[in-house]
Amino acid sequence: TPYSDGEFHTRNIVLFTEDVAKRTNGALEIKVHSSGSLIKHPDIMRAVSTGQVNIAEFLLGQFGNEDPVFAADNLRHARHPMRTPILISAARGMTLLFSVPWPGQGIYTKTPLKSVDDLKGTKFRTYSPLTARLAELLGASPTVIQVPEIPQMFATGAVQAMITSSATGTSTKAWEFVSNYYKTSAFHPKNAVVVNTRAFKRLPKDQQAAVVSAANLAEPRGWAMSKQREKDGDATLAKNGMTLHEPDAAMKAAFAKVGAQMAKEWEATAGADGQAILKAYYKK
Ligand code: PCA
Repeated sequence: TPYSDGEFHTRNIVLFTEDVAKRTNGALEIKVHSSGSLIKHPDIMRAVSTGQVNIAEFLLGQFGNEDPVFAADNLRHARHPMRTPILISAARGMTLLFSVPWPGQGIYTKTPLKSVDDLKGTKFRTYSPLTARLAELLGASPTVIQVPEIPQMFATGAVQAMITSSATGTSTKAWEFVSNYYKTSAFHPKNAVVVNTRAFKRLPKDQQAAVVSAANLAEPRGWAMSKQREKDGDATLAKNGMTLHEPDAAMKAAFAKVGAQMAKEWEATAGADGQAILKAYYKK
């Protein structure tokens, strides 16, 4: 997994592995290597797809360059049917077990923003191809940085602002390097937990069933944890002296413009799958 032991996604995954162990009377043990310690995030999908590891977690949007449908979560607010990620996973020899969203995504800055224009020219931390595009459209210069490296990159001045949730702001102690958090709630990207399909099929049938049952519990538990984590994360940022801002009307309008541009660009690359996803979204 790419994220730290204390992060709610990892805690949910540890509960999932404990559940699997219990349901199989200890016959199936899953060992969690957190913070990208076994495989770095950009390599995780290939590792599980080729069977280097049997099971893994990654952020769907991380792989937006490999298939635009993986990037859909970096565009949108609502839940979309997981059908297309399931099909894409299957084509890569993986089976999706469960998927859990991050809290809403906001923007962290050192000084308060008079307007979105203040982001122009800033060195801006992003985490996926589409968040990099977002930064570009705001006039900032994006650098993709994984969560474990965030504090170091701020400390050395490699970046001055970032996009992420109050969850990751909390786990990286954002108050040590920025003072303002804009609650744009731009979208809720999702992590997926997938198994290597061949490894999974080699398991005895009762163990396969145990994994699926545990996954079916882990998904709604993760969604509930995500909601709670947003509240706790916001409160933790404030408690540590950060100022939380609701975006004003001008800022909302500026972001809406960038969002519309991103949706248009994405739709053009994502073809029929993308159009179906966007259509379902706009209908909501
Ligand atoms: N944390 C992860 C992904 C989205 C989030 O809230 C990150 O910042 O990389």
